[in-house]
Amino acid sequence: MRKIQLTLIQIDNYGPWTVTPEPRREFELQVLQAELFAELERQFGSRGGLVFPTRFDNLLAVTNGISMEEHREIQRLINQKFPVTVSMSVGAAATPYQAQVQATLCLQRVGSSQSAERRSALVGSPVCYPDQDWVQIAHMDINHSTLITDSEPIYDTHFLLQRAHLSLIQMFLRRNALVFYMGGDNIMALSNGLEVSEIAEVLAEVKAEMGLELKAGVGAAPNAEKAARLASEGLHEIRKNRNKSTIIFKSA
Ligand SMILES: Nc1nc2c(ncn2[C@@H]2O[C@H](COP(=O)(O)OP(=O)(O)OP(=O)(O)O)[C@@H](O)[C@H]2O)c(=O)[nH]1
Ligand SMILES: [Mg+2]
Repeated sequence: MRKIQLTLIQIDNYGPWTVTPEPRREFELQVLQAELFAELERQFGSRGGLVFPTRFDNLLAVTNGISMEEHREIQRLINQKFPVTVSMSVGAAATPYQAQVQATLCLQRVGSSQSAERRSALVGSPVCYPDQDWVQIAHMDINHSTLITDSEPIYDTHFLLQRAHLSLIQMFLRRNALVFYMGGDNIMALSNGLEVSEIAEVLAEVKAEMGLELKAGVGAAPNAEKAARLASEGLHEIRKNRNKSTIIFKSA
């Protein structure tokens, strides 16, 4: 079976740490979270993965092709560099929703997110033979968002983008796919198992509900980096041939 591999990265005992010995300044927590995300993205990204910041104290990464040993290496590096430690849990399944369920259950079994005893856990199971690594990413983008950015107050644009994000989260979740906001007017869906026609249905629903037109490059490959690259190429082609299609699918 073709499976996506997701890693849950969770800061160990972060809640208590933020108030010990006294509440830390919020700007320092924000710097820590941003730097932790940046380092994780650098480490997993350079190995063909892709990290989504999610809630910053819990991050989700697509890690097909990255072994448990490599996870351990990244974990050691993070734990040396930062004043907090992280635990990691790997899950693999046919759908992204199910993969993060596996990863979450494995981590929850070895201790609480607010346990002083659970530190630097590394648990879960990566994709293994005879299963195959497979990642499908839909990179979606709003058409002509610059018109809104250049005419509306920034907070109104932000609200519109977040409403689109939330609508997409809900619609894709019904199809076991996971949606992440990438910045600007860009949203990615981990969409293993979804047909192009199902993604087209979602885009049509957003258009009907919010009046927003989206396009999507969909890439499928053995790891996140290759899938994301194919998805970006698809988006680029849609832009070049305006009005021909709203979705282009490319498979490795
Ligand atoms: N994360 C991310 N952000 C991007 C990317 N491309 C563009 N952006 C951001 O998204 C904003 C909107 O860019 P575009 O989508 O090119 O602008 P647009 O007016 O919507 O144009 P069309 O999508 O071509 O209709 C840009 O200002 C960037 O901030 C990308 O590949 N990834
Ligand atoms: Mg756009």
